[in-house]
Amino acid sequence: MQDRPHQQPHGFHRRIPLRPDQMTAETTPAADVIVLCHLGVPQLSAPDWSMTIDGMVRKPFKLSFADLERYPIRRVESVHQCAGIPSQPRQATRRICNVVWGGVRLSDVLADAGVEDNAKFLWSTGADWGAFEGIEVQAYQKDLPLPRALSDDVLLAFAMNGAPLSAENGFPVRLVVPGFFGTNSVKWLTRLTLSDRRADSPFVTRWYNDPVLDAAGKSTPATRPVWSLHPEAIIVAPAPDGQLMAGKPTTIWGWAWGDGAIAKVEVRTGDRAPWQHAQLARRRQRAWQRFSFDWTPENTGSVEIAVRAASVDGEIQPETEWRNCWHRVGTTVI
Ligand SMILES: Nc1nc2c(c(=O)[nH]1)N[C@H]1C(S)=C(S)[C@@H](COP(=O)(O)O)O[C@H]1N2
Ligand SMILES: [Mo]
Repeated sequence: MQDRPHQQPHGFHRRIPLRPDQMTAETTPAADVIVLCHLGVPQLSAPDWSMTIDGMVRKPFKLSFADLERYPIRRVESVHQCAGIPSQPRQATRRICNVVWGGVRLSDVLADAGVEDNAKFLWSTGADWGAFEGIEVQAYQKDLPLPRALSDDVLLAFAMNGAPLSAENGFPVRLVVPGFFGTNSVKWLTRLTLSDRRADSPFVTRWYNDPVLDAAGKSTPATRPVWSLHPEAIIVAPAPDGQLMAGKPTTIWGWAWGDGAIAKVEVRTGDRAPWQHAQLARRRQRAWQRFSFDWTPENTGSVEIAVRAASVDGEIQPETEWRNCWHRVGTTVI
């Protein structure tokens, strides 16, 4: 059944994400979760579903949905972010949400296949098929460095926020790679292949490779796969283009995340104001972290509030021109 399943819709499909000021819920309701399907939405059934594990393994096998459910069930709360249009890494699209995934550990299933010592990458293939940017493909396919694939929080997921996945989000089973951009979390899984080389799908070789930048921020010919999330912070409140009252305390707050945990979020209340530390909640699993900063505006007029985050490994957000550039919100103090 995995060859050319019926797709509804057939072709590119996505859901318009929430605006940052709408991202008030810590756990994003399933109906508001981002959706990005390059080729279409395969309509699959759980009883008919199976997935093949092959390549550099000692015991290749096929797994049914019932087989999958026999492994210990794990829940991982994680930020889920789309990198945006692959050719536009300089565009900040803020397609982001935070959900609780349910499923089984990929490493538990791979242990039963017996991964060979010289395997270096895990290729994952989905049931979706068709054309993207005029190129016809048999299936959506991505790859991961094996150490990452084997990390404890990588799931073969069948649930989101306690309910079965929707068709759009990968029913019945998808990969979830917390800390990596959404593009790596392949939906509607049909095959996992262990290999000693990168996969050759255009979603690996052509799309989802960022230019490496030089010291001046210019693109160089070198590229890097779109894998780890960059540190990023978004302002939920205040909403853009609103009004604040001079002399009245307000709380600037939002979410921050990255592949590594966020160590610090700074807030600036105006171009010439100093950067100040926001309060920052500890990270739970791989969830986004809430930051807040209490502020009493003094002067009337328009103000641009900006935030920037730094991760525990010292990576910081660029000011402009990258998908995780500083988030800014304009407001008027009256
Ligand atoms: N099989 C398959 N998996 C896929 C995709 C796809 O088009 N086909 N899109 C990827 C991209 S770019 C993103 S951002 C996430 C989105 O997952 P969601 O639609 O469940 O939010 O799925 C990824 N996995
Ligand atoms: Mo994406």
